[in-house]
Amino acid sequence: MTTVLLQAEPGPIPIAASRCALVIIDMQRDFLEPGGFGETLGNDVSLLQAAVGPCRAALAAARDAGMLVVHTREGHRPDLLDAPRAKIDRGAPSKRIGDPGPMGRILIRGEPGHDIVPGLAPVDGEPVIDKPGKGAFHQTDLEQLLRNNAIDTLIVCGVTTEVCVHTTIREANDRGYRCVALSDACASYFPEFHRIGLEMIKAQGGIFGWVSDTTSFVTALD
Ligand code: C5J
Repeated sequence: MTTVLLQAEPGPIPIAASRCALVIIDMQRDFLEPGGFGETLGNDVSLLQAAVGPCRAALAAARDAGMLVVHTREGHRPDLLDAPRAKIDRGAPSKRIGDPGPMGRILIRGEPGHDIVPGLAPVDGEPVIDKPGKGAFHQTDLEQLLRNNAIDTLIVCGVTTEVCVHTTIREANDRGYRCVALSDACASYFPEFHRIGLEMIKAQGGIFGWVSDTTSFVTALD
């Protein structure tokens, strides 16, 4: 097992590709493209585009290193039986989960909007975790999959920093995983939340993880 040092804050972290998974959170059309769930909530979805290039770079490096790559998607069954009423009813969106939109029904599995954006599509052998919640561990087989593959460290990127990325890192940290967020490969509709969200992860000596960036990750694996 080869160990390399990944530059990160609050300090460098030794990682072994064979014990790491790159977890790409919810890089779906529903969050990144006009007409999807993110826009129905009143967000400027163009802000998330900044994460696409860095995610691609991280994905290419992870694939080259033979690292396990896990993609997640947030969405619900077409019959909505897994969608909590409290989630559907919340706020005052222009369309609610399950309503028809230009990319099919909002946040519903199997619809075009639920797909991962072009350029980050999973390849054969890369697991895709369909999750009904914000965290990737809630009601999914992610933990089993990681344990079966002897993974102890998650390199996490995707959207949005303070919602699904954060929730997943918090869930993983409580399960004993070391988590590293790649700052430039995450994005938020709220730049301030992105910045503060990353600060929160690495504060207090890394209260629930580390923060690195794509260049450091690619360099470490090179
Ligand atoms: C949100 C997510 N923001 N993937 N989902 O509702 O962060």
